[in-house]
Parts: sequence; C-alpha cells; structure tokens
Amino acid sequence: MPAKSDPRLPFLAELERKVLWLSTWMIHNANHLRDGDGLKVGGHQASSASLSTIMTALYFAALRPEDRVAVKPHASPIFHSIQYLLGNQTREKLEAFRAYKGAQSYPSRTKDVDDVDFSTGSVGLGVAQTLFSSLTQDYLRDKGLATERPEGRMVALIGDAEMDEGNIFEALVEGWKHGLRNTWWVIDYNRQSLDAVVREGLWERFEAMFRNFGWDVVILKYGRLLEEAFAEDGGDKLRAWIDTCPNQLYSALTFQGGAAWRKRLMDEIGDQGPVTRLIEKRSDAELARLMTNLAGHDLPSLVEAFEAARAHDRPVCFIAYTIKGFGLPLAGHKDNHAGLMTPTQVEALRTDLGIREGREWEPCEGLDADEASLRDFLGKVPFNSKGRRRYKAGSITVPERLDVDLQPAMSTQQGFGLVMHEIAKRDDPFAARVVTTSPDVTVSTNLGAWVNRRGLFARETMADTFRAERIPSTYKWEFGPQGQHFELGIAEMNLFIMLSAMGLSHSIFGERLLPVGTLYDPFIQRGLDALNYACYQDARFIIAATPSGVTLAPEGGAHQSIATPLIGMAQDGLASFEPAFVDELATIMRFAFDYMQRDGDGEPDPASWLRDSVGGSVYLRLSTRTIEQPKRTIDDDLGRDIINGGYWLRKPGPNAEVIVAYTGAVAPEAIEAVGMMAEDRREVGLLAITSSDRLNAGFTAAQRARERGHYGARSHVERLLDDAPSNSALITVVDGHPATLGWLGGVRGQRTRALGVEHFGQTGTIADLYRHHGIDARAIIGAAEAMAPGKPIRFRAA
Ligand SMILES: Cc1ncc(C[n+]2csc(CCOP(=O)(O)OP(=O)(O)O)c2C)c(N)n1
Ligand SMILES: [Mg+2]
Repeated sequence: MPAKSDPRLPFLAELERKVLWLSTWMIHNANHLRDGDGLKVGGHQASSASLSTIMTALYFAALRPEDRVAVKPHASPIFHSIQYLLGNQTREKLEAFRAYKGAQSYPSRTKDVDDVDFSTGSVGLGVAQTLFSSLTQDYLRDKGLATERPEGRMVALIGDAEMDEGNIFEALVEGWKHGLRNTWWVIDYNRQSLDAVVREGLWERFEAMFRNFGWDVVILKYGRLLEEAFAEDGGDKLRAWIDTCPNQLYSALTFQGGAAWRKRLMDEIGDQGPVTRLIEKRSDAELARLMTNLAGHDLPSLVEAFEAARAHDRPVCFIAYTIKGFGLPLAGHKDNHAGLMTPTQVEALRTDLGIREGREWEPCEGLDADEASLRDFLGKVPFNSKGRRRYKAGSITVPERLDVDLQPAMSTQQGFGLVMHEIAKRDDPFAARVVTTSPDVTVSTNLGAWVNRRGLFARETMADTFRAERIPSTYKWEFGPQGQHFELGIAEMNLFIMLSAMGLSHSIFGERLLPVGTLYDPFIQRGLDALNYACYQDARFIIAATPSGVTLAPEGGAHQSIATPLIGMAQDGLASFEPAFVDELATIMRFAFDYMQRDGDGEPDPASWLRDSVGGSVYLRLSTRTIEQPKRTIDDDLGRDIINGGYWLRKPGPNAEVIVAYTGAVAPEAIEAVGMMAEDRREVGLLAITSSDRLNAGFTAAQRARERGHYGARSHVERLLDDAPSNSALITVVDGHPATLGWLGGVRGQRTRALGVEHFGQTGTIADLYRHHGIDARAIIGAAEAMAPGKPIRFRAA
C-alpha cells in the first residue's frame, strides 16, 4: 500500500494536472483547426478527463512494459499526452491532433506513432481484445514461446456506457470457459453515456456479473478526502446521503459547484450540529473538491488498488467512480460528451494551472516540482523502461506447395479440410505455428481431420470421454496445452476478436502464429465490425467461410449469403478469394500463409499492380458444392494468375462475340453454357475469376498510377482482357451479389450483363435455386443471346 508518504504521489499529482492540461490544449487546437473547414468536431474533453487520474496512476506507476492496454477511444488525448511526457510522441503530432497525419482521434496501432497496444474506436471491441490477447498469451506460454518476458496484464479502460455492448458479455463467457488470467478491466464509472446519465445501480449488476464469471471485483468509490470526512463527527450522515444520491443529481451538483453543494446538503442533512459543522468548516471550493473526491480521481487509492491486483493473476474488474469532465468547467453536465471548452474557459484553466502563454506545450511548465527531479521521475517510469514495445517476429517458411490428392469430384470446403489435414501431418515449424479456431463449426467446416491430429488447446488436459468409453466417433475431442485448435462458442464476434488477438501475436508477444478461423459465410455479417476491427489493427489471419451463397440451398434464406463477396472486396486489409477448384484453393492457401507474414514497403508488383509486399489477411469464400475437378498441373504461370485473381479457362478468339466470366461454385454452369454456345456464337471465351477483389484492386491502382504519370502501369485484369475484343459482350456470373463482377465491363468498355443473387433464397436443391435466381446455364445463355444478338443459340440442356 502506498503510504501517504509514497514519494511517487507528489509527482503523480503534478502529472495528472499536466496530462489534463495537455489534452485540453490539444483538443482546443484541434478544434481551432477544424473551424476553418466549417466542421465542428466534438471535443471529448469531458470523456477524456474522466480517465485522467486512472491513466496517470497506470502509466506513470502501475504498468510494466509487458502490460498491454486498450484505452477507451475518447481518452485518446490523455493517452497521447502521457506518451508525449514519456518521450514517445511528438509535439507536431499533438498540435495536429485530428488533423491530417496528426495524433489520431482514437488510439490507433496503425496510424499513431506512440506505441498504441490495441486500437479502439468502435466501443466494446478493444475491451474484448484484451481478453483474447490474454488467452493468446497463455497459448504461447504453454507452447514454450514468449517466455523470456514476464506475463503481462491485459488492461482495458472501459466507459460505463460501453459496457452495453453485447460483444463484451460474449467475451466474458469465453474467458470463463478458458480459465482467463492476467486481465484487468477498469470501468470508468462516470455514470454518463453520450446522450445522458446512466441508470441507477448499474454497478451492482456489473459486480454480480463479474463475480459470477469468476473475476475479482474491486469497487473504487470514495477517495481519501471523503473517507476522512466520513470519519469526522457527522460523517456517517454525509456518507448515507451520498450513497443514496441519484446519479442525475450528483452530476448536476458537480456541474453547479461548491455553493450548490452547500445549499443542497444543508437543506437535506443540515442539523445545526456535527453535520452542519462538517459542511461549514469548508469553503465552497473545498466542499466541491470534497464532494467530487471519488476514488477514480484519488491517486493513492488507485495506486494501491493496482498494486494489490498485481500480487495474483486472477482477472480483476475495477469499478472506479469518476466524474466526466473532472477538473474542467464541463464536469458533470449531462450534455458534456461533445462539449467543448470555450477559448475563455481554456484561458482560465491555463492561468489557473500557472501555464504561461506561449509555453503551453512545455512539459514542466506550471508544475511545483523542480524540472530536474520531474524529468528524473519520468526517466524511471517502469512502463517506459524498455522503450518501444512493438516486436517483430521472423517469418516462418511456408512449404513450396500445399498439394492434396484430388478426387474427380469434390468441393472447395472438402479441399480446405484436406489441405489442413496435410499440414497436420507435417513435422515442421510451419505446422507448429498454425493455430485454428472456430465458433462451434469446427467439424461442419471440415477442420475435423486437423483437430484429430493436432488436438484442442486448453491449459489443462481433458480427455475425450467418448473415446475413453470406447464409443465410436470420427472425431477425437482431446484438450491439452499442446493442442493447436482453439474451440470457441458460437459467437462470431469472439471468433474475429480472437483472430485479431492471435493475428497480432508477432507484434504484441514477438512470436508468430498463423491463425486460421472457420465459420459459415453468412455469419461473417454477424461478426463484421470485429472483422473490420481486426483488419484496422493489421492483425494477420486466414478465414475460411463455408458454405457460401445459395450452394447452401436446402438451408434456406437465413443461411445463404448474398453480400459477402462485396464485403470481401470492400474490406481493407483483407484479400478475398473465391476459387472454384481444389487445386486453385491449394495454390491460394500456400500464398495466404506467406502473404499473411509479409511486412514490406508497398512497392506495387509490376505484374498485377497490387501492393502485395505489404501483406494482409485472407478471406476464402468456399462451398460444399461437389463439382468435377480439372485434371491439370498448376505450373508457375497458372499459379501466378490464380493468385493475381483470374485466368482464361478458354481463351476467346479475335472475333469472339461473347465472354463469360464466373467466380466460385457456379463454374459448372459457366462451363456448360460456354459449351452450349460454342456452335452458335463465335470463339466464346471463358474467364475463371479466383479473386474479383484482387483484380479490382490492381485495376484501380493501375489506373491511378497512369493518371499520376506511370504510363506503363498495367493490372492483371487489363492484360487478361487484352484478349477479349472490346465489342464482345461480357456475361458475368457469381453465386452472390451481381455487382461483384459487374465492374469487369468497365475494363474494356464491354457491354455487360451481370448475373447473380439479389434476393433471399428459398430452400430447394442447388439446381432449383440457380434456376430461381437466374444463374444457371440457361440464364447465362439467355443473357448472351440478348447481349450479342445473332442466330438463336440451340440449347442442348432441357
Ligand atoms: C460501436 C459504437 N457505437 C457508438 C459509438 C459512439 N459513441 C462513442 S462514445 C459513446 C458513449 C460513451 O459513453 P461511455 O462509454 O460511458 O464513455 P464516457 O464518454 O462517459 O467516458 C458512444 C455512444 C461508438 N464509438 N462505437
Ligand atoms: Mg460514461
């Protein structure tokens, strides 16, 4: 426990004032910048100030270099100010807060320079990320990896209204199942959300819930001043009053200040005796300070609580009472979320803090401590003692090929399972670094064979009872520390945040993992914000989404996916593929394991104009539809084309009237249609698209490059379509939204008809549904006839 004489406390008190000032000044400047554009940005000053004391206690005293923090998005100004004082952030970036290339509005791993551990912004996700990072830390340590550093605490600073986000609860359940450790969640209990004041008694729900999931709960309610006052004569009455004071009233009085506190207290508990004396002996300013002395703004209480929690590894939820806008004139007002201090108020705070004009950015300006000792203190802050904590891990060599034995007819989902099974048989560092995860669809997405060989991960060994009882089952379900599959409950948000955590292992823990997650394609939408979050942080992983589209025919409209190919194209940081054949898939998976480890400079590849050296995550849109497999060997050229996004399955002749382009599981329909048209339309071409996403990205990049003077820039799709006469009609077909391939017409200016699925499906067979949605061979031929009129096309199919 830090005695009152703890020598750190005076420095911490100075630093708390300093970060409050710097954050205020940053926001003031940022707003000034935005005014010129006529854009008024929310200040988030109040939201930030709410955490100023807690973050001071954490960063300048409690945290260790191995700890990792997800900072509440709106506390970004406090975070950047702290990093500035620690020498990890520049004044230029602070001056440009929220401006182009300045310090980011919400802490960002990828955009900020000051060692952000986890990006935040979409509330709830950073919170869960700390939990899954802790599970990742356990996974690594059980494999004997990342043991050269002590175990870190994964810390989330959470707004109380942020706790409304469902994904936090989903994560809690998962944490409980996996024996979560080393995780601290600090709830900034300011009893305000964006719009208003939160419900009474929320903390009791939180407390019960966390205890229920096996967490320690530490309630940080009253600071030292209040505790001392409670011990005075009449203090018990004061405590009883404040304990039952409604949140709204407390906030309103906080905003109104000392005189209002006095009037209210005297009216309600004044007794002409001890309580009155307790109140009267304090000035208005002292009374306001006393009544707002909550533990979340009391450095000794905070330092002590964090130190106590470090003595064990149990997960801890701190419910810290705070005041939104603490130390600022906005404090407590229910409308303060986007509130901004006026220039006059900023000026008053500046004078109040003894900061001279023109010296607003000086770290030691206005402080009581002498500069040398403060600098000495800052130089010894434990958290900062190891410098930047962003690690690099070497790449794991991926085998030259990931081939599987092809059967004459099979599905891409089956192929995925086989590729994973082949990897499972390997005894090399590559196979050792692969980790899979799935939200209760491990078996149904064909990861069963992988799991049989590699086992499920748990910190303690758990036998498969069915096996022990000799009940025949295709799948072993054995858990242990060496297992390489992380089985999750159904929540897809958890899947993506888990992938985000494991996919940053190289950077957070210095050890590379190669995470592969599987789920049903339509449920990408359930976890989409978490997927976006993972990509925003540049986490690296593969997702195999299967089954997809209406190939899931008998399951009906609730399980079929329409929009996912467009999600795959639009999602930054994610390269999407939709192969039709298993040999293509094996080629793509080999590439994916390499691509996810890249960290290059972004020089465009001259063959595709893609920035492949940068790397990223990969989305495989797969299907359960069994289709006939081509007999061929994938040579280097074909392999490259498959990776770049497409190749001619049948090259068009110079007089071609029709080109058919397809992606994914509709390959048989496209092949059939082209065969049927061959006699009646000249030299029809058939373009196999393995990645509309990558073709499109290369095309856009090459155009932009040419517009900027790189006249030779050419993308893969432009080269491919050189072979298509521009007066030929283009028919595109996909088991998904038609816009996925419709853009291809713009490459050569071809007349284009894009076929695809636009409406929720029915149950039925694949044939029923392809006919229903107009993506069968007849529909393709019908479109060709309409687009390239000529003699009627004789249908061979009925
Ligand atoms: C997913 C998501 N929804 C909505 C928002 C907009 N938003 C930002 S902060 C906030 C509420 C803030 O309340 P709280 O979490 O209590 O933080 P405080 O500002 O009180 O510290 C909302 C609704 C967001 N950032 N992310
Ligand atoms: Mg709040």
